[in-house]
Amino acid sequence: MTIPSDQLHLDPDQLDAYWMPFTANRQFKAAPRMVAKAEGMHYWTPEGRRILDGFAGLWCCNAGHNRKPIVEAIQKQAATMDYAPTFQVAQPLAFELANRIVDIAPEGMEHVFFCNSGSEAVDTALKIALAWHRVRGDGGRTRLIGRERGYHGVGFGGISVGGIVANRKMFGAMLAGVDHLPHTHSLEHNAYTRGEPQWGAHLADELERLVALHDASTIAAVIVEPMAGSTGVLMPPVGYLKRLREITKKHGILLIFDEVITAFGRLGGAFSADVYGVVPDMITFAKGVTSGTVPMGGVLVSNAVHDAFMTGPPGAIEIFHGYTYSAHVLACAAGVATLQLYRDEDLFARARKMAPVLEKALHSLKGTRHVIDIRNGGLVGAVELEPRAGAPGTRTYDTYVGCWEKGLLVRQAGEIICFAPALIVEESHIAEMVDTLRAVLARVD
Ligand code: PXG
Repeated sequence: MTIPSDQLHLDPDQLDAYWMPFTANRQFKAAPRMVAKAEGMHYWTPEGRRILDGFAGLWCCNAGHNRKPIVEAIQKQAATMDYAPTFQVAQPLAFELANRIVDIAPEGMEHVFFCNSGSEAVDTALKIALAWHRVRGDGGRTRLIGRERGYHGVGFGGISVGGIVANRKMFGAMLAGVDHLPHTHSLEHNAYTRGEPQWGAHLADELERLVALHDASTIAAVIVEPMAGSTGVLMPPVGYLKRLREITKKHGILLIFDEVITAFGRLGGAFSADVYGVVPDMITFAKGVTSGTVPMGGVLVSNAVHDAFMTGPPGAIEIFHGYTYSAHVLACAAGVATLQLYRDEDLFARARKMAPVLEKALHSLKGTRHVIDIRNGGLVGAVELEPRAGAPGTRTYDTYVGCWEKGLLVRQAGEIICFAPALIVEESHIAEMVDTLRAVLARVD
């Protein structure tokens, strides 16, 4: 069935062909929520209703929507060169973007491997970790350690180290030799924490237990999100990441930070090393690198990891890995323009400036009916609701839909409503987000 490109309204029978990801397709198609235009902090529905974007799309449009310098860079690049291969041929923008990322990266992390999404970035990082041990003659290190409630995308590597039951249980045995750290969420100890919770650093010591169980000589890498985003904004307990770094270093295990959400300003710095002062061996990124405009992901790699691959004969391919669209030229153009815009508008500093405004506004919801926890950090916030007895997720879903109907896009993660506005957010937008949620909660059963 063809849909004319100028026809924004779709009939119900035109909704069937597209199988939507991570969506209740039949529920959605019975009452679709569509957007057709975006600018700055807002979306517009096809009918012209304005929606405040409280979630930067899906944690990605950090510079705000349809920013002119990014749009123009993409348009110009599309008209100049649509595609260039990156196996044994290259285009200058890939190098320029890699250099710009390295310029804002933690010291000693000076190499970037590009791919097209966070999921690919995670698989790439896990493969580099396994290969790194092998090229150094330590190929017995094949075990990967993730964390409960971790989200590392949907590739087989990512769901194996990930810790979300629903994302794992349908898909067989996954990668062998994976274990998990405990998650750090605790309503009992940390409810209503502003920023990093005081309780929980000791949970990093569970890594010592896994090392004792499996032996360090079998473990290749540990991967964690510095702040767990998808399972509802779990800020790292004070000292937790530092402890993970100490233990991994002590045992020769690589530490990977999955910064698909946290990089590029979300927590107020380019990477969480700027925020928490802990430098891993690899950082995965995606989303904010192009402010969501063109798919792109990548892995920022430490010199020590990279250099170990550069020791064989110069004519030998160092790693048999990459994608047709690694460093796609449109994504590189978008990435260069995005990083320039972050710098020109000092948007990471702006995130730091607006973070306390978001914190204060969100925590004003304490005591509102159904609310059992509020947590935040940088330009991220979460409000956890008491589940309806016997009907998990439904109260939060109704809240999510209620916000949409009142012109606000948020994100539902189980019983948690998440906020992650673009870094250009104004105080008035934050007030509108919180007032809207408050009004909806007053009405939802
Ligand atoms: N790692 C992390 C930490 C992520 O948050 C991925 C990897 C995978 O990225 P891709 O580009 O393959 O989707 C993510 C993605 C949500 C939500 O609602 C989160 C993501 C994606 C979609 C929705 O929290 N994170």
